[in-house]
Amino acid sequence: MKTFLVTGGAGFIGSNYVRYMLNKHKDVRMVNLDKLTYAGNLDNLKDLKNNSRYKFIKGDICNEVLVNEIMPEVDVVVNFAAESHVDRSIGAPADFIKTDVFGTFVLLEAARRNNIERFIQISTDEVYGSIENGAFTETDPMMPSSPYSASKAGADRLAYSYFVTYDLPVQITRCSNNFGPYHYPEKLIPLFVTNAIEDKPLPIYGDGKNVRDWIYVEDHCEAIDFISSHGKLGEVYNIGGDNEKTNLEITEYILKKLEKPKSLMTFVKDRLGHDRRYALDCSKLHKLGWKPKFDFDEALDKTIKWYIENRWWWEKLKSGEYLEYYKKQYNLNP
Ligand code: NAD
Ligand code: TDX
Repeated sequence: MKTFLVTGGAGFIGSNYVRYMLNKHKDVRMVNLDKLTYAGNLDNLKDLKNNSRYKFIKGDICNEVLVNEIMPEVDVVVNFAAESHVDRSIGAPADFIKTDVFGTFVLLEAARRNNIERFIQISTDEVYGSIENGAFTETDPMMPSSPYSASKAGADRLAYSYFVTYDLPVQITRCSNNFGPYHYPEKLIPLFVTNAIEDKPLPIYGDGKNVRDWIYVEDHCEAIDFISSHGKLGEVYNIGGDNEKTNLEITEYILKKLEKPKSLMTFVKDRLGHDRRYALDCSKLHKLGWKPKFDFDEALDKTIKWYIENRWWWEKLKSGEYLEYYKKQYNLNP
């Protein structure tokens, strides 16, 4: 039985990854260390509460004492824990530097003292910055342009430095924009789907022509699993969905699917430093033997259906009563 320490496992991608791994491999134990910030939600893992191979620990990756206590039982670290929303990093960057950079440092230090088998740093395509034409390969320079992406770039290179300097078995993944179930409704797709369901305006930043590459979250989880068993140590792997869309295309698709009027589209002030386009060259991962499986339209339809059927999950996240509910439900102090 291998023990995985999944940090940030109560967030969007982390919770999908924990579920994916427990279903796929019968010989893994998943220990989820999560601080339960506004983005961490035990509802995301409700179905796993009684799974004997799953354990939840409420805690901060910046807490050296706690991390050092947990690490001796760990074989593989998968570091998802991060402040992840670009808009919040523009308004209040401090937590991004603390968690994304210092927290990663704490995990790396504990990992190197405990001879772990693998350390997977979940980085992002945003570390490269914006690209007008073509696509970034793993060796292209990083030009992050928000406090979020700059923090992630710091963590990404710090993890690499532990491979070069201390031989820590590190791998780094840089994925494009994920979508799917349990995605916090502050990000484009879940915000627009849930607003449209409620007949609320969809706030499009600037001219709406910014481009993102989209990947279904389950494909991302599978790619991480594939890289951890087939990828080389010390390497970076881009993970993309090969689905470039403008924000306007995404918005129009959602409105059409939900049979809502285009009049819900509302153009608002642009995000500061808004990256125009992200694009990844994923030939390195393709050559290694992995490609995404999900068709974009089918996966987006499936995602929209999930939000229609799971109002219990997102309605409270969008209401002011959420914190009260949360404290009662889990007897915790978030
Ligand atoms: P999320 O915001 O939904 O989840 C982050 C989780 O980390 C939450 O559960 C939160 O409680 C936890 N957390 C935050 N600070 C913590 C701390 N100090 N200690 C312990 N736990 C803490 O984010 P997400 O969208 O699931 O992203 C997960 C990871 O994947 C991040 O590292 C992000 O940079 C990366 N990533 C995300 C995307 C995307 O499209 N969402 C794409 C590429 C990479
Ligand atoms: O209300 C909105 N209106 C809007 O036009 C929101 C929330 C977003 N947008 C635009 C901004 C971006 O061009 O939509 C695009 C996507 O925005 P986000 O969902 O905030 O994602 P992005 O900024 O691209 O970052 C995401 O992908 C990479 C994740 O949040 C990061 O964690 C990940 O690293």
